[in-house]
Amino acid sequence: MADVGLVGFPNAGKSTLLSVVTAAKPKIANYEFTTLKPNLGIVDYRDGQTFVMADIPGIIEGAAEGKGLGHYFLRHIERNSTLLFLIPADADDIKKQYEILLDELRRYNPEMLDKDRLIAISKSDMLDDELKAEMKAELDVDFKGIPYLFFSSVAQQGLMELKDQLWTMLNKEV
Ligand SMILES: Nc1nc2c(ncn2[C@@H]2O[C@H](COP(=O)(O)OP(=O)(O)OP(=O)(O)O)[C@@H](O)[C@H]2O)c(=O)[nH]1
Ligand SMILES: [Mg+2]
Repeated sequence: MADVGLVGFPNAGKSTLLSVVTAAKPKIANYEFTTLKPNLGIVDYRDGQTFVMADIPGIIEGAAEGKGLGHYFLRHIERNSTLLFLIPADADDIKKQYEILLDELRRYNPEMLDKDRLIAISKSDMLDDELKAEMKAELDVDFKGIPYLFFSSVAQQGLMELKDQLWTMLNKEV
């Protein structure tokens, strides 16, 4: 059973993240629905500690009604305690994408929204400092209270911070 489930539209960079933080070798490509079945990987954290990450096929609007690869794979993250939402830095509307993802999870099973959530803006190597600052100002408003961060698998930026944040969420006292 995985600790962290990756949630995102197709092409968001989920499998790429899995490939850089674990030894898993998922298929990665620049088209939608590259991943057709879930992949699991073990993330090496500090001091030999580990946690499990699950990469599932991309979720699209209507997934709960069976669009795309839909419903079938959401059950693979149903028991994860933490969901990592991946939204690419070049998305037309980051907030909208987040809301669609959340809505699909809710329609699948409202209890999915009880899980801890972290939003990670992927492919942030495509942003310069100025654009990133502008986006942060917007996201602080859009995501009030929900933790978010920027990272890039390709440029290996923000990965330690991402793992730290996930580890803290997985190990928080309840
Ligand atoms: N610039 C940039 N491109 C990236 C990054 N991470 C992934 N990509 C590219 O984005 C495309 C999609 O990556 P995948 O990891 O296959 O995306 P996915 O979310 O697993 O896609 P599905 O399996 O279709 O749901 C590939 O062309 C990757 O090379 C990144 O950090 N920066
Ligand atoms: Mg994939």
